[in-house]
Amino acid sequence: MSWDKACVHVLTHALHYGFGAFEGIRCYSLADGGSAVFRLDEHLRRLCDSVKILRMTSPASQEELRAAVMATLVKNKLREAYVRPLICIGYGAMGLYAVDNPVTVVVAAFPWGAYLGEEGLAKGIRAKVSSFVRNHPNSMMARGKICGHYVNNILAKTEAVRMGYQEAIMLDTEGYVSEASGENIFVVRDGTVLTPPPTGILCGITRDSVLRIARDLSYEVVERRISRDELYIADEVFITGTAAEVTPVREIDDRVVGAGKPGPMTARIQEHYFAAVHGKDPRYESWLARVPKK
Ligand code: PPE
Repeated sequence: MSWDKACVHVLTHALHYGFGAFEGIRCYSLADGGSAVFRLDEHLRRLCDSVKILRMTSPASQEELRAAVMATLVKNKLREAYVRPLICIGYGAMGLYAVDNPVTVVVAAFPWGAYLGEEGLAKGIRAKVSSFVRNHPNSMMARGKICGHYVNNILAKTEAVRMGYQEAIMLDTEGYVSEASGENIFVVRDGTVLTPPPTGILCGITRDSVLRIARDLSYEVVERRISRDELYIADEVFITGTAAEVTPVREIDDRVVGAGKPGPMTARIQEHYFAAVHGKDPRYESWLARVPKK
């Protein structure tokens, strides 16, 4: 469907209540002239998980979604793109109990550069611990990438940006570090890579890739709770996400992180991540879903 015709009715249910799930996926160019979607099956599996958590029924199977992603990339002749599938409650009845409404499936693809800017990627960003607490996992299902959840994240993000920072770091309801508004977070201290455990956060696929890369680099990696003050005394901090990729954090709450520039471990992990997404490291070949040429 053409860009201008991809419209919904103003009374589309999800527009009002946020009941739906989405994904953010990137497609990267490869050295051989082709391109590949990075960890497509893991993203689509998470989308199906999110749909199941919401107890929705998707009219499209994971296989059909996969074919739709590939077709969208081929049709739009995009070698590099951000792919946004969305499955949500469509137009029909209003009100909370709208179980008979149709479920709408969308796959869109468009170019999207460095999420936090090229400079952020190269030199690091400034972040702020948010005054907004991350949704409790029993009120919003953290494992799902669910549309309505993002009200919480947008409040945090806009507060941080209005105060002159580029990103918000959210604490959980117990006061421990959870994640950034659209990224997972990692801390390096004395050569150990730390990240919050996969409970109560969105389990990022980039997080998973980075954990593997860090272990392959023989770094010690620990998944455990992190307190706010550990951010202040960290040697290095970086955040990960499909959109933000591996972005260093150079300042948190006006305290300089390490030397105020990307630390050596962050830089190596970032370098290996970019090698992986562009198909330059055979160890991570299974993460690439090649886009058919046509
Ligand atoms: N936490 C949150 C809250 C989150 O939104 C993302 C992705 C992640 C962690 C990292 O997940 P993954 O992409 O699987 O590594 N955020 C997406 C949306 C950003 C947006 O502005 O929209 C993304 O990175 O695509």
